[in-house]
Formats: sequence, C-alpha cells, structure tokens
Amino acid sequence: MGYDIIGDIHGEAGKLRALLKRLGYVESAGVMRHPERTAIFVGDFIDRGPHQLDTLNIVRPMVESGSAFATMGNHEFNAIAWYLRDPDRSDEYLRPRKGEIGEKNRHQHAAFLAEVEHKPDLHAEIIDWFLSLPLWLELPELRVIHACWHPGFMAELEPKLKPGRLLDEVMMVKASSKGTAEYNLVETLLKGIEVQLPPGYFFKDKSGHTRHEARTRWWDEAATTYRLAALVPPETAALLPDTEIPNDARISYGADKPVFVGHYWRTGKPAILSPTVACVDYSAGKGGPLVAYRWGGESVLSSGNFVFSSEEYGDVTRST
Ligand SMILES: [Mn+2]
Repeated sequence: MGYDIIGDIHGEAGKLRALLKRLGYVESAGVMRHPERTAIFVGDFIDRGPHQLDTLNIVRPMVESGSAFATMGNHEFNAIAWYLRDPDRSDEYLRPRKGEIGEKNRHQHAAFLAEVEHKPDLHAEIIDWFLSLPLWLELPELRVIHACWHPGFMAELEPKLKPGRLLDEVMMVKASSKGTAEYNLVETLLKGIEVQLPPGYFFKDKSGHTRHEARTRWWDEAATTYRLAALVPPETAALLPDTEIPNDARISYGADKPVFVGHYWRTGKPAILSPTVACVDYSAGKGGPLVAYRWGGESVLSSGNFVFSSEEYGDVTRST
C-alpha cells in the first residue's frame, strides 16, 4: 500500500494520462485505478491548459470511487468565488467580474470558462464538486495541503468549516472578503504565508507588477530573515535585508509526519524541500512536467521518489 501525490494539473489532461500510466494506473469501468495504491491530488485542476473538462473527467471519477483523494487549490477556490453572487453588492460576484479587476479575473479563468460558460448545468455541477474538496487532508501517515501547512491557522479555521474541512457558501462569502480573519486563514493555506517587505523594498513579479510583499519558505526552519525567507527572484533576494522576519510569519514545521504541497510553480530537477516537506508542482501548466511523489511509507522523504509525466524529464525510478 502507498500513495502517489500528484501536482497541479491546470488542464493538462495529456500529462495526467501519461503520468498515471507511468505510475501503473489502468482504466477499469471508466476509472483510473492502481491495484494497490491510492492517488492524492493537491488541487489546481483547472485554468491555463487546453483540456479543462477532460482533466476533471479523469480526476472526479477517481475521487468519487475511492481511487484517489483530493484537496482544494486556490484555482478551485477562485472558480467557486467567480460563480457565487456577492450578497452585499447587487450584480457582482464574490470574485469580481466588473471593471479592471474583473478583466484580470476573467483572463485568469478564461480556459475554464471557455469550456463551461455555455453549459450552465455542468458549470453548477462542477462548482458543487469543488465545494466537496477538503481544504486539507490529515491521514494517519501523511498530510496534504495546497500551499502551506500552518497548524495555528488550521486550528483557528477548523471550527468554522463543515465536517470534512469543507467550505460552504457562508464561509465562501467571508473568505472572499479582504480584511476578514477567514480571508487571511484560507488565503494563507491555499497560497502560502506572505510577509510585508521592510519599507523601501520591493520587486517586480513575473507579470511585471511591483510587489511590496513576498511569499516565504515556511518549510525551512533556517529561513529566518527576509533575504533567506522571501520567495523572490535570486537577484532580488540578494538585495533584501538580513533582518528577521516577524515571528508570526514563521512556522518551523517540526513534526516527523510528511507534508505534501503543490502551488509553487517550481522548475528544475524535482527535489524535496526538507526531510518532511515535498512540493509536487513543477509547472505542468507552464510547459513543465506533471510530477508525482511516490510515497511508500518513509518518514524521511527522498528526492529519488519523484515520477514525471514524460521520459524527457528523467527516468521513472520506482515504476510499480
Ligand atoms: Mn496554486
């Protein structure tokens, strides 16, 4: 028995099929299954790639039949918020559709909308399925969250969730409203911890936007300063001060139970982030491979256990 933890798919159904095949999953009665193993998806099934519904038509039956578990990614959260009306603003939705922000939101969601917007019943059914995805998984052997395992925030959020760690429409309203506790908690779990850079410091992100805050390497206990902790381009990191980030931005994940995340658009040769934390997002949605971590019971993770959707990225190390 074991688990195959699979990264952010972003509509790349071809890469998903190739990866499942390499992992030894075969179709049976319309569901991809492994005779002994269970898949776990870390979320971000949609947006960007060419095959949005195709991806969901592989993942959903796996989850519904027990061949896989799945957690919610920030793109599923955004899809729900795009769909639900804002009770406080007539003619607007929880994720705004109007104005300049609306244009940006639609652009991010365009690949998914192109496949569902003209099929309202299917769109509604998919949103319901997204709402059935837990925010995180706590299994006896391992943990899964889309971006950040934050025990303090999880303890705060859990009593507000439906059983099974699910969001409902009331929580969606709160978690979509900047400035609420719920917004900060859900945003951190699904997108990572963010720190305000010290006054005068900023950088340009990949889209060319000036940013005065940065996500952090929460998994790295030694990353205690802005220069070490900020997830920014290396040339930017070198300019950041070597002063301590705020204490409340540090987690120091110390448990010996492995945690798996996606979300971080990593590139290069897959490697674990720490002995107990691994990221399985290697940018399948931006030309990279879809990656899985083949977990077989080890409490200390190994970079040799990543499996890729294509040989061009490397060999399958343990393919059965
Ligand atoms: Mn993500």
